[in-house]
Amino acid sequence: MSAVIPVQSAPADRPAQAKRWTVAQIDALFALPFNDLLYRAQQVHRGHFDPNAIQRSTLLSIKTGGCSEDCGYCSQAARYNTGLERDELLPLDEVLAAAQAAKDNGASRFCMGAAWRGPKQKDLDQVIEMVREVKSLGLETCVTLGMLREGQAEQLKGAGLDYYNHNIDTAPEFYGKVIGTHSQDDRFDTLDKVRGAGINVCCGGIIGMGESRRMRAALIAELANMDPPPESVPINHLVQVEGTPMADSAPLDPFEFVRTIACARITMPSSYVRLSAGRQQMSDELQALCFLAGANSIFYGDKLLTTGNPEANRDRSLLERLDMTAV
Ligand code: SAM
Ligand code: DTB
Ligand code: SF4
Repeated sequence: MSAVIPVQSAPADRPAQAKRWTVAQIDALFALPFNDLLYRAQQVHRGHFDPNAIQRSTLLSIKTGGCSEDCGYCSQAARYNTGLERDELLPLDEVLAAAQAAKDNGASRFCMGAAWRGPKQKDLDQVIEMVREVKSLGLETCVTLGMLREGQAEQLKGAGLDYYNHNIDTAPEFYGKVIGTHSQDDRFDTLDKVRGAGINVCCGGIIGMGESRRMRAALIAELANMDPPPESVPINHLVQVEGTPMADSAPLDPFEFVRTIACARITMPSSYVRLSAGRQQMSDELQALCFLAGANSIFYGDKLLTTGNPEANRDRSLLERLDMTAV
């Protein structure tokens, strides 16, 4: 006999666009028996996506290290001794060579990341050129450049940018414990600018920084209650980087990570949920569970920004073993 799952969906009295999820509702999803939660996530997933299809984005760090911000997890913050070598903004030809290689490997989107609090105009001019040229290779484009000033999102849109990545990272009540040099409201402000310019939003967070389950639910609620929710939702597992304040965070039960993916899937049915940082530290079986929970996108390529990612060959073989196809 199938179990009755006593968890409320988003309130039915609101139009689909304005569904609101409370933290308590998402907390109740987290608290479901694991199999019930995954079953529910699979049902939602199958209602909105091909359950065997996966989107692949390749990352490139176009400007590495030396960042003024103090994000407690980040290898690129200048103030932490992480042993990372700094690099200036890469020249256009290097970026294009990496983008072409990503395309040849099968990625559909190319995401360029810069370790800035936000871009200066002279830097943005160069990034705009990169966006134009990468797009002309036939790839979707994404950039993550930090906080944007008035007018900058419109300039990126003018260059044909498809996605802007800007994560809210964790629950509002935990944000100040992780980052002190800017606020989560600053992040929401940039997200509004991106949305206002008509660019697709890529926004997610990091799990495993010592937050509570309630805080994970609060992060998912913030994302799901954006109107509309982000088109792309990267769920990163903290990569513990030596020298950062988060290097010694207590390990998270991997099933709790899978639950977080399932909650993202259920509350953001039409969004691509990306199994993001931390895959190199995961077994194939754990990744398969994340796909079962509704993750339908990955970062693809041997490197994230500064840390490792499974080799493309290993990913191709994993997808093949799971009968999953790329979109
Ligand atoms: N500086 C820009 C910014 O902060 O938006 C762009 C680059 S920043 C590295 C992009 C995102 O990578 C962060 O918001 C965070 O979610 C993720 N990230 C950074 N370091 C990470 C780590 N050690 N583990 C997991 N995710 C990480
Ligand atoms: C996102 O949510 N994760 C990516 C991308 N957006 C820019 C970055 C992950 C970074 C992991 C640590 C590193 O490689 O430096
Ligand atoms: Fe800088 Fe972004 Fe790293 Fe924060 S996450 S220190 S803003 S590069």
